[in-house]
Amino acid sequence: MQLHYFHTSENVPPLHPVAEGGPDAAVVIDVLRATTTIAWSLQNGAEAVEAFADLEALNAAAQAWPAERRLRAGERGGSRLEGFDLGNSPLAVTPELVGGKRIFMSTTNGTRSLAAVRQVPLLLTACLPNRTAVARRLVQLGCERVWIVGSGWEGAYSLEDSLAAGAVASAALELAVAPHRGVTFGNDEMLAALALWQQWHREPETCLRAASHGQRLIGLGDHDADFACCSAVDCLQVVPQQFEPGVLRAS
Ligand code: 3SL
Repeated sequence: MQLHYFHTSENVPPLHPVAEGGPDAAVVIDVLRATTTIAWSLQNGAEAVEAFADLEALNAAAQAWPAERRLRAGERGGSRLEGFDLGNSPLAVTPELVGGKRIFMSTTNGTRSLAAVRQVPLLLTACLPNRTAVARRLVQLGCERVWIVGSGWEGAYSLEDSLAAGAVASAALELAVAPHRGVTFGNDEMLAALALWQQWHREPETCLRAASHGQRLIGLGDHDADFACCSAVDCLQVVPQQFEPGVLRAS
């Protein structure tokens, strides 16, 4: 399995079909906080999370869904969008609130990264809580070319997504021990992310807090519980997987 890492959706190269050397799997990461919230939503019983880069498209799709089975989650700049049921905190998606519901979600960066690789045959999302579960799935399915895509912040690099990309790669390295199942690294970004994980793996929350988006969230108010949740490595087994364009379900 060869792993590439791209820091943001803007860095993702043009997609080619698998037969022409394109990726057979993609893993989208937005540690703070979209993919952590997606994982917890599905863990807590949401029917699906449908991701939108665009708010107009989100509102139209939500409108067409039964009112009692939908929630709209919208975040821009770290804050909940006015009139939306949810912002983007993994703590808010409790079983009582999200059980059986479809969450129509749009966030500043994470949902843009999902849109960039939605054509890849297998699309998963990862965060620190499910990084080993995601790596195990990639290994079990025998994926050959995996693109890991961070979300960054408005086109710029983000430390915490790179940390988690390294965390997924590290887990894949440990799991892919069977003959002919080795892991190789396709670009320098992937190697650098692995080095970052090796540096911070004993204190991921410190890394998240030091990161510029961590600092942005701290500036917006008390996010201590969000930091603890987003840095809780390997506490989830759920693997969010795209089953139709933009629609992620637990797997
Ligand atoms: O950028 C995003 O998609 C969000 O995850 C940002 S925030 O953590 O909700 O502020």
